[in-house]
Amino acid sequence: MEPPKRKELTVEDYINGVLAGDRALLARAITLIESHSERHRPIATEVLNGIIPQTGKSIRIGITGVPGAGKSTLIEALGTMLCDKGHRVAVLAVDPSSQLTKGSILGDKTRMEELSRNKNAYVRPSPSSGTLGGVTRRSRETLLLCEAAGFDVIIVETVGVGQSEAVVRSMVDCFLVLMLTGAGDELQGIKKGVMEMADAIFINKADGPNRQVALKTKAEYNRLLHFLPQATEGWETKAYTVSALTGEGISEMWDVIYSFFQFSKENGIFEERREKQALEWFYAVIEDELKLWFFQQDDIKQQLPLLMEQMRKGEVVPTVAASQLLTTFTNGLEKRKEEG
Ligand SMILES: Nc1nc2c(ncn2[C@@H]2O[C@H](COP(=O)(O)OP(=O)(O)OP(=O)(O)O)[C@@H](O)[C@H]2O)c(=O)[nH]1
Ligand SMILES: [Mg+2]
Repeated sequence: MEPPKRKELTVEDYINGVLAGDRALLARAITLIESHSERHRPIATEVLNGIIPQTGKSIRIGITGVPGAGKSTLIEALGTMLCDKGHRVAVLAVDPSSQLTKGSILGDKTRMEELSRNKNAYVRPSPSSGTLGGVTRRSRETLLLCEAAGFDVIIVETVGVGQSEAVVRSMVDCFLVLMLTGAGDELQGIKKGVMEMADAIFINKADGPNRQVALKTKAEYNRLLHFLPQATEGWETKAYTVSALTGEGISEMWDVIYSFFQFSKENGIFEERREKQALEWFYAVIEDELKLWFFQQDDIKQQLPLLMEQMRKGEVVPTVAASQLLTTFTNGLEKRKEEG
């Protein structure tokens, strides 16, 4: 929450603050781009235009896994290790359900406490409301702001239960799936599609009595992975064990991520993927905005309820209903053009 009556910042204040790596100003810039207020959007756009030349220079990592898999604990351990090595680490969350769950991920203050206090780290919870599209837009922009602020490793956490994994996949360079032991073939609620997106799989909580089982689970996943198509062409996705609690395997985890980064840089996959992701982002925004604009038109709003009713009753074919509405829309455009 922002305290009231804070001095309004100018576009230059935001840009200079972010570029200087000032975490307080970065936080305010993110609040600005997350704002739903129409008044803030033009300023946010100018800030984004101002920082864009300083973006793109980080390693972007996505981490998914079922609730309780240990994502936050692992990110804290990995992030702390990286800060000790001299990196600057930003952690974001993408949680489209957070409106309902009041931000389950990163919502709990006890999580990533150590990392949050580290002066080389910045931990930002998921934007708290909106559709998946809205949360995605804000998270992508937040990622750019963090890069402009000099964070060279960006980790995006998302809970592996919905569609948000695909969205996170579309904003990172390297995508990791966190698993638990005793998975067998049932994949613990993680869909096969998510496994197919993984550049590496980490079996977490490989500690204490669980360690041996974890090693067995790792072997099972490695067998299974042979049958899946490669998530990144030419890169063999493998399973590893790790313990976020004891720290065992964290350093090796970074080695895997870094080799992936080098591999994808060397053969052009890195750049290619980023270009593709920029276009995807662009098209997604156009689609969202067009859809919004379409359904805001008075004549559409007028016609829609009757058509919905007819479709519900099976009286009209949805394609026919859609083309009726589209005709109404284009006629409306023509009319407005004539009226000047
Ligand atoms: N034994 C053991 N426990 C762990 C390990 N990693 C996490 N935990 C515990 O597992 C629980 C869940 O950890 P979180 O890091 O909150 O899991 P998460 O995946 O972020 O959960 P959500 O954000 O709710 O989806 C906590 O009680 C952790 O202490 C580990 O490596 N070993
Ligand atoms: Mg978490």
